[in-house]
Amino acid sequence: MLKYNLKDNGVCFLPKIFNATEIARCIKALEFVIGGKYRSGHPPEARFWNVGDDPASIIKIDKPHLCDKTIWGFITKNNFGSALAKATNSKKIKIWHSQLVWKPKSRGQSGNAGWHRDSQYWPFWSKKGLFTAWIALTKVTKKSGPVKFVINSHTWESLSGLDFFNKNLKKQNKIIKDRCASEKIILGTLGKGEVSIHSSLTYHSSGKNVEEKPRVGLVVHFCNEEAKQIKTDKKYTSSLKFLANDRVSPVIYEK
Ligand SMILES: O=C(O)CCC(=O)C(=O)O
Repeated sequence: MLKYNLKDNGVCFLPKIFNATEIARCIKALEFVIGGKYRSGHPPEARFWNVGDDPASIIKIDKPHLCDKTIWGFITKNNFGSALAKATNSKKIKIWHSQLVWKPKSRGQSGNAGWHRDSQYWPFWSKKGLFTAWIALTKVTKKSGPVKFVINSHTWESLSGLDFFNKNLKKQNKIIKDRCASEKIILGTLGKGEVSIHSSLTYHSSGKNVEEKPRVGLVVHFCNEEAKQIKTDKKYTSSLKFLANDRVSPVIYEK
């Protein structure tokens, strides 16, 4: 896995950064958030799953780090910031968004996340300087629905018909496979506490979890000093309005 590098391949894998104690604390805090208990007094930015919803569905919650100091402390850990800076060759690392993607054992297509590149949802950001770190809070095996990446796809033009929220992977797999050889698709299998990083332009997806235990990823979207905001439609202004607020958008590395 260490053979991939972010600049050339659009994805890379870091050795273990978080230890078992830190992970156990973070999972406990995330369980409070899932249950609707916000120990900081602040709700998440958005929830795509609520208590009482289908237990086989993906639990996606946006900006869980607002809800609990333990989660905020976890993603702002010093050696995480310096590892991201090293891998992206950056002078400054700022987190601007986070997501919990908790994938229980799947039923049918319930665990599918469609192919997409993150930048397709972020017209308010430049293409340069935007990355995503995917932190494995559980061991991620090929059976637990790991993230799949298309290596080198950060250099592609955009493809249409692909969307994170579209669970029909069969149709979307065809679009991807018409564009590249199957050996270009790699699995983000990770040990607990390990991290992958992908460019905002790298195509990725994930399929069903057939293991009994949930597959848990804490997804950290970050930018470096090369990122530029782009003037867009008013409907997007809420996405970046907290950029100067350290509680929402902490700088976790600065040279
Ligand atoms: O966790 C997943 O399965 C998908 C995550 C994702 O789309 C991302 O990290 O950008």
